[in-house]
Amino acid sequence: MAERNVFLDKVRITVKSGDGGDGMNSFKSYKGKPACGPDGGDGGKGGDIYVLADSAVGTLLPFRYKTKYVAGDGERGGSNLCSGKGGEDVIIRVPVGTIVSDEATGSIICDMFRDGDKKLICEGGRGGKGNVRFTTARRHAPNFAQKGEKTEEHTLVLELKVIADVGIIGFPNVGKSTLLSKISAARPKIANYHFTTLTPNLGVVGFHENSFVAADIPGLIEGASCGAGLGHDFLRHIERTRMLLHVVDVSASEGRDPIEDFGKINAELENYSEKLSALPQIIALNKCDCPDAEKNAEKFIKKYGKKFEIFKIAAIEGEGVYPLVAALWKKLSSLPAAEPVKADENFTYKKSGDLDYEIYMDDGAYVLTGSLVDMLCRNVSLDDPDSMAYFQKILRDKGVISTLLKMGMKEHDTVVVGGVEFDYVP
Ligand SMILES: Nc1nc2c(ncn2[C@@H]2O[C@H](COP(=O)(O)OP(=O)(O)OP(=O)(O)O)[C@@H](O)[C@H]2O)c(=O)[nH]1
Ligand SMILES: [Mg+2]
Repeated sequence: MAERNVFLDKVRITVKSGDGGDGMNSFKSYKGKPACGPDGGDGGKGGDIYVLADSAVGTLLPFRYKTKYVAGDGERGGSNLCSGKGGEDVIIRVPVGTIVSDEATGSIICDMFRDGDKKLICEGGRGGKGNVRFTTARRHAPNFAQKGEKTEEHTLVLELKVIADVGIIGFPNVGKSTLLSKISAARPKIANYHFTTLTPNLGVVGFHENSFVAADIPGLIEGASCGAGLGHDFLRHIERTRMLLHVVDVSASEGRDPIEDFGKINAELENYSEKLSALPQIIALNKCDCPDAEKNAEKFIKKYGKKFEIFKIAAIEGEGVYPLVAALWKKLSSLPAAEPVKADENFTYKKSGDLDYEIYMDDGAYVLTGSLVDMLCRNVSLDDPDSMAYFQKILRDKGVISTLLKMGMKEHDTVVVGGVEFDYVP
């Protein structure tokens, strides 16, 4: 079973949106008249990372080869009020039915449920403001600019859970793929041995002016839910179907009993998940062109005919297939539409712009840490009075000073910010 992993249904990729470009700290200068006024432009915004559901992308295979996605950084602002160029966005195209989650927390970010669904995963960093933006009535020549916002790398898990209306299940070699090829334009591999199908095949089944999607999956065998055969990994591909089409080889061509086959597969579904085993089933008794098929079919219908809708077919000839498709469509019409998997509400990646801080006591001093402090350390120049005024204003505005006072800070107590000690003077 070396080919088992050919169908990639789960991959990890790393993504990083672009850093914001730094704001420019510059002054106009004319011949003989240097530093006439601030003219530093803003830095450009970093590029965003998006995920887009694209029906032209059939598998997650491309992510085996490319696992890192980095959006462009914003450019630095220029003098003469020139803004930096924004970084380029990255759009990651994934198959429809891909569920995107955050590896670190396991949170579901989005379900790329419909073709064209697009989701902003990480926003690019904000561009820093140029020094001209810090001009006030009292401060005519700010000698500092804001740094661009930095972003972090995150790991995403992409999991493909095919979306189809009907899941075709049954033992290996019973004719599931043959049937799909007769009712749709899909051309799955068909052969007279077990596990011909190793990866799910999707087919669009037309019925008059309507259509639905059927998924043919590898054959199930007894014990699959405990890992026998191809295991049950691929059962996840029919978790998102609305009903099942259960194909039984009624010719008993491999010496198995069709009634037992049916029971065994249903037991596997039950072992796998309640949800799967609760899906409505329609039964197709296949290979009715073979000797003994009629006798076995009658026995089967006698046992299950009251509980299930059963159709006798010879998929290879396309015989009996039309009424089966009609019944599938009728049943589907009575079932609720499929729903996307619920994403964790309000999940967003924090950027350094979402500033927070923590305060702890160390040897009588109040030590400040966190992204707010990192930002201040990047932006503030200690020997520039304007810059220091900005520093104090931010600490006040963000409620840091009031928190420190609540903690008991008094005049001349020491506050450590980014390794630098300050004396508190009210
Ligand atoms: N006589 C007869 N043979 C059929 C019929 N349908 C399918 N077969 C044959 O059964 C064999 C298996 O068919 P597949 O469609 O590959 O079966 P499958 O269930 O998809 O098999 P796996 O993918 O291995 O699980 C092939 O040799 C088909 O030609 C039928 O109605 N009558
Ligand atoms: Mg097959």
